[in-house]
Amino acid sequence: MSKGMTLFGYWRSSAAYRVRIGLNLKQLNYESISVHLVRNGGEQHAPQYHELNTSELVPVLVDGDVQLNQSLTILQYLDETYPGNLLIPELSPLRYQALAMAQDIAMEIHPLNNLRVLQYLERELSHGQEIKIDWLHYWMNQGFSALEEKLAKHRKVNGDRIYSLTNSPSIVDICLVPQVYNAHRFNVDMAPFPLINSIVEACNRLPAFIEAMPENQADAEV
Ligand SMILES: N[C@@H](CCC(=O)N[C@@H](CS)C(=O)NCC(=O)O)C(=O)O
Repeated sequence: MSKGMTLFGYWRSSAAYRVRIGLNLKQLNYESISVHLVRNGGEQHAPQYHELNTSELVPVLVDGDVQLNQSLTILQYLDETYPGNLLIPELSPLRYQALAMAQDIAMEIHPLNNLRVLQYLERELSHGQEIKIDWLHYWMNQGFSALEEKLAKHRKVNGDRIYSLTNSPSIVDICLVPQVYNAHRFNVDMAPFPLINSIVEACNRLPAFIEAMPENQADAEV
């Protein structure tokens, strides 16, 4: 049983969205504290939050004496501390394929569409909305194309799957769903990625994913 965790996040943060899905899949209770990423110049830059994470990014999970940032590490921590419903497959080579694919999303696609990167393009490099959207679409398209191909190759070798690599949701799906949410948010055309779309649809039928959706958070502004 959970000792009562606290998640510092934001409804539209895809990294916090990952952790919410992970906590829900593991059926762990947690309290959400909203860090508004835009209001007052961004509450992630406030001194109190800086104390919690000097990188000034969400999420941060606090579980007793443990205080962690980095969503993928948080998911790994949850698996190793609360072993039910594993988020990272246990056996090699699937375990490492899942970790690599989660990183394809979290390390290669996501950082390029993060708020501070977009703000830098706009504020420091004086690029307008059009270039910002072009940038977002270019990097998401490149990332999703590679992923779609990788998922198809995996199916050719291992047979069909409901979710990305497995028949129960894994860390890959936990990263994929929020990334596709971001894509829709910025009107990326997802038609060229049918496999990704079918996986996301399957995930979004599960209560753990539905409850973690940005629009279902207490701080949602929809
Ligand atoms: N690699 C980090 C990424 C964290 C991250 O980029 N968080 C974003 C929201 S998704 C954020 O806090 N952005 C605030 C900003 O850019 O100022 C993780 O996986 O936790």
